[in-house]
Amino acid sequence: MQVDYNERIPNNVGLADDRRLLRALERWQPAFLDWWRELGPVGALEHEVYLRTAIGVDRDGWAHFDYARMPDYRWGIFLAEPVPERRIGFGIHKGEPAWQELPGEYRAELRRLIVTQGDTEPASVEQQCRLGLSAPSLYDLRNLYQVNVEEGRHLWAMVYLLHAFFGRDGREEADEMLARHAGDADKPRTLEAFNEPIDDWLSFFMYTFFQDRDGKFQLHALSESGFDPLSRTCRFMLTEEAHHMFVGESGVMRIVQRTCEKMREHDTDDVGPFGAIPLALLQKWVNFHYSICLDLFGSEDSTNAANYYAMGLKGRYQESKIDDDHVLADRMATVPALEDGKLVSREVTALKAMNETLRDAFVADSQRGINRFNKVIDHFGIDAALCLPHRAFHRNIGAFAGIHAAPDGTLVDEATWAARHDEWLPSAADRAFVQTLMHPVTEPGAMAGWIAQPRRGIHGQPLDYRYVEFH
Ligand code: BYC
Ligand code: FE
Ligand code: FE
Repeated sequence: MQVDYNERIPNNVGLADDRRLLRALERWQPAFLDWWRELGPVGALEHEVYLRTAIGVDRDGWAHFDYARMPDYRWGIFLAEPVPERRIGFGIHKGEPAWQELPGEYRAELRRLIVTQGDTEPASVEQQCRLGLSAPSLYDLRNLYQVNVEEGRHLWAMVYLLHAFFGRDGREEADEMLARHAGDADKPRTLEAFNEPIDDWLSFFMYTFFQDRDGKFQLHALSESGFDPLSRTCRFMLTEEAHHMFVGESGVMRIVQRTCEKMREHDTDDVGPFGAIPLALLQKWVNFHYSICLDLFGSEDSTNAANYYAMGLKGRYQESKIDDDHVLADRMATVPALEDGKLVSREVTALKAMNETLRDAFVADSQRGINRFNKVIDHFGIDAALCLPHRAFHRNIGAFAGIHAAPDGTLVDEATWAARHDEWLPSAADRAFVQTLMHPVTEPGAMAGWIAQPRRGIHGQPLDYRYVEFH
C-alpha cells in the first residue's frame, strides 16, 4: 500500500478508513510533540537537518532525503509488505495461519512485549538529548538527529499496535510511554540500560554499537512473531536499525583509527595529552556498554522466554533458517550458571534457555565488530587489541547478578572489586577526561581531533556539505 503524505499521520495501514483509531492517534500526536520539545534534542527545534524520511516500504524507494526541522519530521506508521498466506513458524501453533487480530489468550504477554519494546525508543532519545551540543562534526550531528527521529518513529510503531489492538489499556500504555523518563527517580524507563545518561560521543558510538544491536536482535526475534502486525512493523524497523548500527560501528572505527594515528605519530600509548582517546579508555567503555547490554537479554533460565516462544509470540534470531522442528518440546540446552561460588554450565530446557540463545547471537555479532576494530589496530602495526569482557563481568540480571567477576571471568571478592573497579570500568576521572574533548565542531567538513573523517558523506553529498543548518 502506498504511503499517503497528505495525511496528518503518514501511514500504510489505511488509517483514513478507521476513524476511531485515527482519532485516538491524533489525540496522542500533540502529546508526543510536546514530549519531543521538552525531552528531545536540546536546543535543536529550529535547526534544519538533512534527514532521510520513509516514503514507501518497498526495497527500492523507501528513503527520501531533504532538509527538515525535526519537529516537522513525518513520523508515521509503516508496516513491511505482508507475506501472503503467512503461517506461524514456531511453538505450539506452528503451521497455523499467522494472527491478523490479537490472539485473546495471549493479550497480556503481547502487551508486555510491545510495551517493553516501545519504552526503549523514547528512552534512547532522552538519554542522548544533550549530545547535539558537542558534536564532533556536522556529519555526526546529522547522524545523531537521524537516529533520534527514527527512534521516535519506532515509538510510533509500538504506539500504533497498542492503539489499534489493545483498546483502552493500550491507550493508557501509550500515554505512559511519555510519562516514564530515562533516569527519572520516580518513573524510570523499564530496562536498566535505558536509564544511563549518554553524555559524551564515545558513549554515543558505543551505545549505537552495542545497545542498538540489542535492538537488532530483539526486533529480529519479534519479527518472527505469529502476531502478524507485530512481525510486519518490526521488519520495517529493522531497515532503520541497520543505519543505527552503521553509525555506531563506523563511529568507534574512526575513533580507533585516530587513536592509532596518534600512537604512531608520538610513539606512545598515552595519546590523551595529544587530544585522542587512549585504547585503554576505549576498552573500559566497551566493558561498560557491552555488560549492561548483556543484561538486556534477561535471565539465562527464563519461564517468560519459554512461554513467549511456545506461544508463538517471540522467536529465535532467523528462526526459519534454523534446522530443527521449531517446537523444541523435549530439547535441552546448557546455560552458564553459578554453583557454590563457581561458574558452571547447567542443563535447562531449550525453551527456558531462549534468552541465552538470543544473547549468544548478540555476543557473536559483537565479536565480529570488535574483530574489525582490531584489524585497524593491526594495520597500524600496533600490538594491542580490544576484547569483549567475560559474560560474568559487571552483570545485574541473571546468574551473575549477585557476584563480582574480573573482565576475564575470574570471580573476585567485594574488596577486590571495589579496589579494581576503576581499572575495568570508566572512572570519574576517565569520564572527565573524555568530556574535555567534547567541543562542538560546526564548520562544514571540519572534524574534532579525537576522531577520523568518515569515508564518505551522506547520500552522495560531499563531506563538507552543510548537513545541519543552525537557526
Ligand atoms: N532490566 O524472565 P526474565 C531497542 C526483569 S533495545 C530490568 O529473565 P524476560 C533499542 C523482567 O522484566 C530492544 N529488568 O526476563 C535500542 C522480569 O520481571 P518480572 C528492546 C529486567 O521477560 C537502542 C524479571 O526481570 N526490546 O529496541 O524473559 C535504542 C525476570 O526476567 C531486565 C526488547 O527488550 C533488565 N534488563 O526478558 C533504542 C524486547 N531483564 O516478570 C531502542 C521485548 C529482565 O519478574 N522484551 N528484567 O516482573 C523482552 O523480550 C523481554 O522483556 C526481555 C526480558 C528480554 C527484555
Ligand atoms: Fe529503535
Ligand atoms: Fe535503533
